[in-house]
Amino acid sequence: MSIQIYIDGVFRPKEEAKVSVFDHGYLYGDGVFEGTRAYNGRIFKLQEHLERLYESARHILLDIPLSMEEMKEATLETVRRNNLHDAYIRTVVSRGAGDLGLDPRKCTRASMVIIADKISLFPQEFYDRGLEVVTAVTRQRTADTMEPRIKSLNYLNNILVKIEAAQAGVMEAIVLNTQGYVVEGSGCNIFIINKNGELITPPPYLGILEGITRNTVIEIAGQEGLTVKELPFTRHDLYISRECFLTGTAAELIPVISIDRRTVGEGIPGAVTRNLMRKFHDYVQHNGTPVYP
Ligand code: PXG
Repeated sequence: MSIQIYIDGVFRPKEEAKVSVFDHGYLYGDGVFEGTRAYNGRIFKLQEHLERLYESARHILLDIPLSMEEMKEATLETVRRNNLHDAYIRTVVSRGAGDLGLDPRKCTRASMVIIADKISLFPQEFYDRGLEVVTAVTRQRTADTMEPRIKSLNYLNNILVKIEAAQAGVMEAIVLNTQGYVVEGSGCNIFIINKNGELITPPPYLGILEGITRNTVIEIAGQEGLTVKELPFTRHDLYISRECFLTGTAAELIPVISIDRRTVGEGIPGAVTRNLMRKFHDYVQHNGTPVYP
């Protein structure tokens, strides 16, 4: 049976789940989204993902037609309808159908889609062996032009970064801001471990999406007794880091073993990274909002 998509309050099979070509999400990227996961019949950090969705919507003056509580129920129901225990969930709220002008007032009602499907993961060998990455020429958009903390439907900058990675023959590229500070990947956050064994990640004010996986890793690392610092750092710090890894809903934690062809540490996933990966996997199995009674 084909997967059931939540679309504006009803469930439709994938083939019949359609939005208007006049939707400003399509015409202008005018909307917001979230990517969430379910593990073992529980939705991981559902509240945090919904808060981020509503904050993104608030910034762009987009009225989400559901309360957060209703949205939570709609999300759970979408996973249930598809009988999923491990899932990737994509929530999209766009400005809705309007006319061929920018004016959002012509869009009378936001449109809402929730897709829950099986996840396609990175091949296991990337977790075992680690990723090679490059730094991107494309810079992060600045908070005074397009705030990176809004998870908006305009991901063109991120796509350009992903294209750079592909053209360099690697899976991911690391983005710097216009000041030359490292910020994040195309769809993930970044951590390094320095020579003092401290875990360092860029602070949100530099212009990053404050990842929910990132925040979970900070929490777990604290419990593991690691010193965690949110500090600006540059490409130099990347090159001399002892360990490096990326975090995101889709990728979870993934080790980085080379950056711009400079080997990180021993060129294999480091001990701190591997321990955090293990702890993260335990954490997701036992935390989250239950989908089934
Ligand atoms: N930075 C950016 C720019 C992102 O888009 C993250 C960091 C990591 O945040 P979370 O909260 O996921 O730890 C993201 C997340 C996809 C996909 O389909 C993208 C994201 C999340 C899930 C799926 O490529 N972006």
